[in-house]
Amino acid sequence: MKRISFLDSHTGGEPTRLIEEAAYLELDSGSVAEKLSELKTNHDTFRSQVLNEPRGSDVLVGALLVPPSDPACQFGVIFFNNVGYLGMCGHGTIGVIASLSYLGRITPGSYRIETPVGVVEATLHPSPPLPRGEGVRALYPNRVSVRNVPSYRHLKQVAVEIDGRTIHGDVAWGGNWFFLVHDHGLDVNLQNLDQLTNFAWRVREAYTRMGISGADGHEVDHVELFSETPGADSKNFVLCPGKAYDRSPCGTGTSAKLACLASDGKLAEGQTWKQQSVVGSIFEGQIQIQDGNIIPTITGEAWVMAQGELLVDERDPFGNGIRV
Ligand code: PYC
Repeated sequence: MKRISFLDSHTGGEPTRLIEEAAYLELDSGSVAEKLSELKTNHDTFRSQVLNEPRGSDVLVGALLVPPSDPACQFGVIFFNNVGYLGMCGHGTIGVIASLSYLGRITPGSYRIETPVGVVEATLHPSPPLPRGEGVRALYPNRVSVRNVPSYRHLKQVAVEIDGRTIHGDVAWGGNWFFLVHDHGLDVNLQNLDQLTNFAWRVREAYTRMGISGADGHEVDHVELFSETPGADSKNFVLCPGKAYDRSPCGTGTSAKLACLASDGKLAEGQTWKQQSVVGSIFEGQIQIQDGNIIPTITGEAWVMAQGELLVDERDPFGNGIRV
């Protein structure tokens, strides 16, 4: 029986399953990008066992802690989902840091994390003081800011034909590749999830057929639909590569959005942008310009929800995970 310890959290409704250790995978040498390649090539069953049904679900994102190769980093992390691997994950990084805080492994401060697409810096903020007379135990700090990798717009206003009409999208990098659409004409709300999912999926199929890609031919595997909202600067619906939608405002998607806003001169350094998700949760984002690069910082909160051991019985016909 294989045993895999896990800690589940959610960030604005989007779950992260943290695996602190999987020593048997022997991902000890090389950069985190090289470790991802080794995991993908030789141990992809691990991803499916941890994340797919019956132990997980399409919406879960996994975070495997690995030793960083960069001596300036305290942690290395590989993010994965129901169909593969992510470059970076904003909600996931907030979830990992809040989880490590819950476990008592870290205290408020800044931590450098090596991801497959570069180093990010996560700051765990101290908990606000408890109201006088309420409780004796300090709650674990769970508010986190993530200074992301440099983000940028690669293509502006690409025209795509859907259902006999033309919509437009920007292709932007925020640690993953996004296609960002405003003129979709749909209601971005929870009552409309099937329509949003089907539409976003068809948008992805359409621009893929057209040969639209990110830099160096990278697949643009996230679609982001925006609308106005009274509660924030913007509301989004983000369709992830495995057709699950992000319950959070998506940290890397918000970074891509901030990069587009900054490129259009619509967001100044230090100005706060409130991005709301389709379920109503909010990330706050800001940018800094460094050496001509746009560096987004995303702030949000994560909450731990479950802790335990996944058991993998060799005899189990669905033990390696299934997608239904
Ligand atoms: O928060 O960056 C994010 C993210 C990517 C996919 C799901 N969440």
